[in-house]
Amino acid sequence: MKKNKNIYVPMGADIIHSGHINIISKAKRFGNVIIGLFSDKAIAEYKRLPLISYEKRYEMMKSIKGIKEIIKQDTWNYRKNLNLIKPDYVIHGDDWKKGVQKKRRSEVIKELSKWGGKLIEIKYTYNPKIKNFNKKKKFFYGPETRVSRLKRLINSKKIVRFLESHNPLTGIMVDQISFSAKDKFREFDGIWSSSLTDSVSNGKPDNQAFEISSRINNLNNLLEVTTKPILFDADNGGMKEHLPFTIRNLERYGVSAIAIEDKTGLKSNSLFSDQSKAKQDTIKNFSEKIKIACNSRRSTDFLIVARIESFILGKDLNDALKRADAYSKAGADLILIHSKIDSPKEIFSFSRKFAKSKYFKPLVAVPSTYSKVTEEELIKNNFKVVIYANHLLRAAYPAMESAALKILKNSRSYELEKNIITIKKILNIIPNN
Ligand code: SPV
Ligand code: MG
Repeated sequence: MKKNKNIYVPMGADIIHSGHINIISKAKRFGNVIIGLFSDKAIAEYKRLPLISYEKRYEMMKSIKGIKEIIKQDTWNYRKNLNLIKPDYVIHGDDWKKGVQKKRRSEVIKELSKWGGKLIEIKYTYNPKIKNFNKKKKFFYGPETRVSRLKRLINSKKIVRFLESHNPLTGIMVDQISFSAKDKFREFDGIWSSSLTDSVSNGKPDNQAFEISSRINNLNNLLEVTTKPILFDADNGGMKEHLPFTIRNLERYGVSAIAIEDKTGLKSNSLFSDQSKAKQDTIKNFSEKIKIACNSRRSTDFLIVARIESFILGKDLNDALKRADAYSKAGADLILIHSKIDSPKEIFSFSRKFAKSKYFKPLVAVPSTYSKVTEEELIKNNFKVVIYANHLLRAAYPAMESAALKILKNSRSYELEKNIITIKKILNIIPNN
């Protein structure tokens, strides 16, 4: 080992396997090994959050022999750490020549050239066992790990993205789908269990006729085949006396958060223009509900989202702000400010003011009617969570309707073959082991 050379070895090291050990032992031959251990935040910039938290990954890494130092790499960009260490070599697998990491690789080469450093790339050896393990590892963890994942995401990501799922199949889609282009990687971070789409897909109106306990029972099937955090839309949470049972059940199942709205009586969907039957709860009563919810949970990893319906019910900004402070004081972890106008004007005027409050909590938006808003704009306006609340169901229904009509029109199914997925493909969506 050449004692005076510094070797920077960046890694996420979620679950350590032979691939990591191989890179470290090769790096040792060149000099002092400095591990650049990616934080959750750095990893979340380009791929799924690791299973294991940074602190635990750090502990595991510490027990590996031959590492001189472990330094946190807190951004996906390497510049800061490279300039701090000015390593003689960076060692990385050559698999980053392609895909989302390509740009980072060029930046590293450019940065190293400033002090004559070099990039050493180790040939990526395809190991089917590791590949298979990586694919399956997300299924290994129990309810606690899943519950706490939402809090970790909120602490690591600029925006946490939820998509509605109304059955296990759509849950698998939310869990697995991702988009990557150049140096961009996007996926949904969690599943919104919507009262609207749960009710409608069960042939009921969104007025609690499909009651909360049945919806919770249905969650079991969704939880069985998915891994991402679930945010459960509990309408107004039901009776105060029943709320602790709801909270404990959800938490025990592995749900990460509950959203409760400040409405009373028979509810109707918030996006309906006629809200004449809906009443808003008093601040005192709803704050009491939040306190009960907070006191019923086993762990503060389970999050309580307080949903303010002032704009839905024709109240003004001051009412919404007063409620936000009170609900936050009562213990809510996040504030969902709902709106049904076609621009984000209302929610942005709210977030600008609430950001200055000493009771500020991360904000949640549901851009159903103001769908032109971009995630970038939401981030700039202090929103941390975005919920696409009903889109899979709304996309599926017209597709199914058109298929049904085509069969009627042609008295056979041949004409729709080109528009529908093959039986083989639909079966392959389902993981069978
Ligand atoms: C839901 O998805 O059930 C919601 C959001 O509560 S909204 O439909 O906009 O009220
Ligand atoms: Mg709802």
